[in-house]
Amino acid sequence: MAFNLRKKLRKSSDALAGKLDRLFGSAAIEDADLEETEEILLGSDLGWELTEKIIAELPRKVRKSGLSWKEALALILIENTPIPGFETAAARPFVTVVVGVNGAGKTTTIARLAARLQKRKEKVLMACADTFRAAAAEQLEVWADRLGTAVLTQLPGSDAGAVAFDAVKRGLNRGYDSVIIDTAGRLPNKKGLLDELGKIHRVCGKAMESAPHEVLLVLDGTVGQNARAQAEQFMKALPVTGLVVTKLDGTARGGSVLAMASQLSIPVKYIGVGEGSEDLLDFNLESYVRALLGMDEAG
Ligand SMILES: Nc1nc2c(ncn2[C@@H]2O[C@H](COP(=O)(O)OP(=O)(O)OP(=O)(O)O)[C@@H](O)[C@H]2O)c(=O)[nH]1
Ligand SMILES: [Mg+2]
Repeated sequence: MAFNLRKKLRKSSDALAGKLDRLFGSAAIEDADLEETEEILLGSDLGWELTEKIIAELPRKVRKSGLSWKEALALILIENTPIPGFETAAARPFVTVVVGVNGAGKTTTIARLAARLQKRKEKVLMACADTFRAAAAEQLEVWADRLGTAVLTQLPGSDAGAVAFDAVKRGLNRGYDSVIIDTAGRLPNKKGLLDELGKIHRVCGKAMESAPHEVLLVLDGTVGQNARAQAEQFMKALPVTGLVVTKLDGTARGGSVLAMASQLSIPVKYIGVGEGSEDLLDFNLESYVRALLGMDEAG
């Protein structure tokens, strides 16, 4: 995810690396004011735990390793963010359920994922299990039209679980490689709506035993770490397997991506860094940290 990730994350990197650069320049880290460092780290939404770790480890790491403070900081961030490897999915169809609050970027993410799979010559079916909002189906249909993928929608008021079931069945019967299910944006404090997500998850498994193979929780990056409680509510409703953090182009809170991954112990799979069709990126921890710190790609 090299290309212009640094440019895309500029707001975050200004807030973090820019301020640290001004604080330290080329001075050794132990001479600097660690309290101010702490404020800068917290300001980029790295969270309390990660910030405390950095403050405790950074001066020692710099002394011991002979690395610059920035290289040492990058190393600490990388070491402290758990990112399990990517499994290549063998299941056909590979069923993905996408959840998240209103406006987090679910539909946009689905459309971009579909576009990528389509490029790899996969046969993609998108399904709208948002039977709540009339415009939701329409939106997905517009995307399907534009991308040339198949889409399954139902009239508002029909059963969201039934849509998910039909989509997985259709995926199986008609030889689709991927089925991606959109769900209604919801406030996680609405119990009924969260129950509906649990049901969508269960009926996928009724239509195809191993499904769903992925449950992506889409988080709005501009909300930063405040999304943690929200994420935990979703995780109670169904087993989330990956995070997608969107809108990182418009925020200085890029540190929250690392904080959330380690707090929730769920890997970040994709990040959204703009409104363009190419702006959904595979998450690569090392590239992300380096871009956040305004550094060039390693190697
Ligand atoms: N700048 C920026 N905007 C984004 C990104 N991802 C999504 N958006 C915008 O966020 C807005 C909401 O995105 P949607 O995909 O409609 O969100 P949703 O979760 O499907 O919303 P509901 O269906 O209403 O729950 C749209 O205007 C998107 O263009 C991103 O990475 N960067
Ligand atoms: Mg939507």
